[in-house]
Amino acid sequence: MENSIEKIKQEALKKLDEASSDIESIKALSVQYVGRKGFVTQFLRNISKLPKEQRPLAGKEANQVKQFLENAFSQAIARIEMEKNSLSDSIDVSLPGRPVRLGTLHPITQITRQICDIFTNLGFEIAEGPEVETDYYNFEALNVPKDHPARDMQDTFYISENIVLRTQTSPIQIRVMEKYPPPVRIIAPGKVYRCDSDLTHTPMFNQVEGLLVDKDVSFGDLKGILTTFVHEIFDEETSLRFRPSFFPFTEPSAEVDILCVMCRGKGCRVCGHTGWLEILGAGMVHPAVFENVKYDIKQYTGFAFGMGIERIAMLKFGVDDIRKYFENDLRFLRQF
Ligand code: 2U9
Repeated sequence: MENSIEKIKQEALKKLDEASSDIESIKALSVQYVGRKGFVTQFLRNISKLPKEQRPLAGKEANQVKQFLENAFSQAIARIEMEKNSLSDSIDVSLPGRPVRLGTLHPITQITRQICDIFTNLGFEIAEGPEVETDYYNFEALNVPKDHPARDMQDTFYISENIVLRTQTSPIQIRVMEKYPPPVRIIAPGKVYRCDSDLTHTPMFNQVEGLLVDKDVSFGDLKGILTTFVHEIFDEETSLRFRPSFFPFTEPSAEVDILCVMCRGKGCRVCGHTGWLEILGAGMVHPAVFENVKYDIKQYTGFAFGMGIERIAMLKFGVDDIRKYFENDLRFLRQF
């Protein structure tokens, strides 16, 4: 009797060994040996047929074997499941890592910051304002009359009769002058909106405008500041040319050209074979604008200028289609 329970145990262990990693076979063995009708259970039931004195020892040993086999089967199953899980979840530490690409600032942000840095080094402060503006701040205060073509529905995005998406950052300067007395020396960067779209125009683009108001400010001061700016953003060899122009908010007004950065004046496709590139508008602030913000025109004069940031960025980076800056194609953006 003693031998036979030991035999059952050894037989079960041998079969468990043979089942190797097959969970289903191990479960079947468990039923076969320690299940309700299994060999060990049968053995326990038959103990009552043994002579009385043998029953306690046989029962004890059979129960120990039952416990032992139950543990052996469940541990074998747990081990196989653990191995399976750790194989599928495991990290192969020998694989080379995937490179983490660092992001960069958008080229327009880079140029905006460069422009702002140049002017802050010249003593200008940065001012910001709303992109949704009233007709008053965007046009009226800037001496842009009601019948001016810039107000045309074709150029300006109207939210309602008196509310527009700003077409220039000049309303920022009006708001600053309304709030602070002269002297004023500010730079106004930001998004502006015009209903226009082609190779060189997008419905939203970025501008930087500047305003300096003080006693005895002259057109010569304007030329000096803009010359320094152009030499810094391009290089010292980039000469400037001021051409007379007209803007309602400046008088006199000028358009500023720089020597073509591509051909250096020889004439090429980029400069339309003129040797010059127009990059800035500027002038002395119109007295009507000062009167609107209640600045004393007898005491103060000032200059203002404006430029499109995308245009500067196109010339600096040699990009010929403005829309590339807004497509967010990483193959383009990663070059900056
Ligand atoms: C105030 C008074 C005057 C800002 C100016 C220009 C000339 C100009 C254009 C350049 C290219 C706009 O982006 S662009 O299309 N800007 O030509 N801007 S003077 O004059 C001001 C601004 C504010 C209170």
